[in-house]
Amino acid sequence: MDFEKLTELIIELEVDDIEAAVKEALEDGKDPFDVLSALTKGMDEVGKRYEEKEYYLTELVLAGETMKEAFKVLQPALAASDRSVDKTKIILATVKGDNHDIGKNILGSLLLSSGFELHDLGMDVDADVIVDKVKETGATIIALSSLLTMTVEQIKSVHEALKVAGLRDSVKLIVGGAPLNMELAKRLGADDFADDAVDGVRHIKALAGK
Ligand code: B12
Repeated sequence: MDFEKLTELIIELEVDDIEAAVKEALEDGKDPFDVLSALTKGMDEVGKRYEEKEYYLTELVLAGETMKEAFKVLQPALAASDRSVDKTKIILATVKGDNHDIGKNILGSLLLSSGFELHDLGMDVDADVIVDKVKETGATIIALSSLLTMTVEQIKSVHEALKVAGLRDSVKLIVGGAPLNMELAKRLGADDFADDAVDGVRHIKALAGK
């Protein structure tokens, strides 16, 4: 299993074949971090095609699924290795009252493929749970998804809860989801906003100082 083939499987969104291909590469003795680079290269190309409107949301969702499959076998291999691509810890969640998680999961798989340490709390997550997770992990970035107009105010609750816990200055808060824009995000206490997951990763890398 060569690296070009792995890159190609991501670009071609081969969700059914990727897990076996990654497994084969690892069994061949390939370094998990080189496997990660090959997959990331594929995701970069998917992102580029999305930006150029050659790929649409369906492809982006499928690419996220494909990466998720790849990570089933790659994640344990990466964790077993003592090298880490990036020590920046990120907490990811969909806000309280909101049960949409497709966009969040795409962002999550892109963040994993960029090598971040990801703590995905799922959807419908209470502000206090997020604060507790920051305390537990020492995460420096929180990424929140909100798809419902009704729940965007929850971003403010997270911002306030972080302030009460004395943690607001030690974390960056980035948000995304259709009802949001940069102006509203800032008004709700967030530090940053991104329109889509590809741009989100770019913003998060900047927030992490790289
Ligand atoms: C699928 C879907 C559902 C599914 C969710 C399944 C799941 N596991 O996620 C189900 C059926 C459960 C559902 C339920 C409801 N839904 Co719904 N749903 C949708 C739908 C069709 C697609 C959302 C989606 O997944 N899009 C694809 C993903 C990839 O896009 P995305 O989430 O926007 O994410 C992208 C960006 O926003 C960004 N992003 C997202 N999060 C983040 C976070 C960060 C940090 C960053 C940087 C970027 C980022 O990156 C992503 C990829 O590029 C939308 C309509 C639409 N076309 O958007 C309605 C929609 C969101 N739903 C809506 C509604 C009203 C509901 C219900 C209230 C319906 C009802 N009456 O019961 C319930 C609410 C349940 C609840 N409590 O959450 C409305 C919301 C209106 C509003 N503005 O408030 C919408 C817009 C439909 C509509 N036009 O009315 N829904």
